[in-house]
Amino acid sequence: MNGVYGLIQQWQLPSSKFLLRNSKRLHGKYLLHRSCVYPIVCFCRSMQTNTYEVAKGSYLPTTQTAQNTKSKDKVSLKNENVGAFQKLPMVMPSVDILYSALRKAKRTSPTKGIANIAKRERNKGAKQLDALMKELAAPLRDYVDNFPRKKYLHPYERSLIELTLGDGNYEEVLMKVDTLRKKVVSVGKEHASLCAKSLSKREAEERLSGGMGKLEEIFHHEGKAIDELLDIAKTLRAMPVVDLETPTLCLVGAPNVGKSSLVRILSTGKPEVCNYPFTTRGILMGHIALNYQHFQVTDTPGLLRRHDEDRNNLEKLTLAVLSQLPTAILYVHDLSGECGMSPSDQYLIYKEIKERFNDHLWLDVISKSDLLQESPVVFVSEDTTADDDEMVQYRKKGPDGAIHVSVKGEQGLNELKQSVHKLLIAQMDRIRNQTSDTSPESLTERFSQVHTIVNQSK
Ligand SMILES: Nc1nc2c(ncn2[C@@H]2O[C@H](COP(=O)(O)OP(=O)(O)OP(=O)(O)O)[C@@H](O)[C@H]2O)c(=O)[nH]1
Ligand SMILES: [Mg+2]
Repeated sequence: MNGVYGLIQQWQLPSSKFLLRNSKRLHGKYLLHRSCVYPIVCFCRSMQTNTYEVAKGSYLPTTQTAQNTKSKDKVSLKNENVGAFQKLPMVMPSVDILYSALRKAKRTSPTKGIANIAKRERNKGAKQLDALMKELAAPLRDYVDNFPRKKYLHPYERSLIELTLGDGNYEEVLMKVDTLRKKVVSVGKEHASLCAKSLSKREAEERLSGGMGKLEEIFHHEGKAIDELLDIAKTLRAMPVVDLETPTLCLVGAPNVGKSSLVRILSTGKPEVCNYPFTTRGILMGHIALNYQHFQVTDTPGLLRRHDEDRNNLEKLTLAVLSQLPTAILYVHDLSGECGMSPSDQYLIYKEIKERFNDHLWLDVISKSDLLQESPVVFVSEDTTADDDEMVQYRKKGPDGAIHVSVKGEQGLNELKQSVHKLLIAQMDRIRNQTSDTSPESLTERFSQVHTIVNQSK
């Protein structure tokens, strides 16, 4: 098998969307039998490394992509699927909405055939104010209607919203946009009706300009909610695209143990690698194509040894991926201690995560094995006298069956790639079996999920 890696072909796929489209086409056609799968591997070069601000942790989106603006079928998004962020409406900056609305309103002419000057002027004023109100309110209504309610989202996307935007921020901004819309409607109507009651041409002109000024002032003052929504949409669209039906490998471990370095080896994506904890500050997706089948790889922020309530949002993102996405896990251990965390602490985190996610397909890897041959970092603070047998064993060799690799020394990498491929094919079988499960239990469960969703939406 090793020699076959010499055949590794790489090509640049334009985007993860392309991959997902293709992967959907392949869905249900995983025809290759395991025995005839050769590791002719094409790792997607364009790993999605868009970054985004993690609330209180934090950073801002760096890219924006044009997206489909129509998203009416909210029901189909509920709970079952991911991908809602790619269907968000395009939000216009508040000044653009205002100036476009003003331009259109000022072009509104009075009703034809009104001979009386005062009557004509008040008709024109009322119509222009009404037009301005409608032009301002229409896009806001579109945003409020088409940004999905959080409760209809897949739990993974819900977590992304909470952890990257801050708890409650998404709903608050949407509420501010809706409040602005209501205010524009009520003030617009009030001034249009006032203008319609003007007794003279001059009065109608004054009321028209007063009403327009008032609407402009409100929009200038409260329009920043729209700009906040625009930033939210950009941030959410920059989130990694995940396909639940494509087998996914998730790299997990303590900070600085070498997860991203391995992602760079396993895919042609280029996540940042640095010698400090929490270099990876978000969920990054990479792609692997193996014998024309596509797999996903996610790089995650490192986990520290602490209780869940003390975890930062970066760690919570990692846990959200593990608990809400059907991933296989590649757990990375650094027994050299060069990462800054003692093997004992890594063992304790590992044990906890392994127990918690024991239903996931799993592979252990010991990184930086070049350093183990030299001089592992000694943690003087470590009390090894109290170690149980399992801990002693872990400190020496890591978990049973772990693959020893070194990115620097290029050791064990072929073995790792082969094991990863086997793992992903096993994951693919799992997904296939789950989707084709039509047992009465499975159908009842699915029916009850739909029932809950329908009830929630009432
Ligand atoms: N000596 C040696 N150093 C390595 C090896 N693999 C990674 N490193 C170094 O370990 C440091 C951390 O690597 P990363 O890949 O950024 O680790 P990470 O787990 O993604 O870190 P976070 O994103 O901060 O959690 C970097 O300085 C790497 O160069 C290896 O095989 N040998
Ligand atoms: Mg990293």
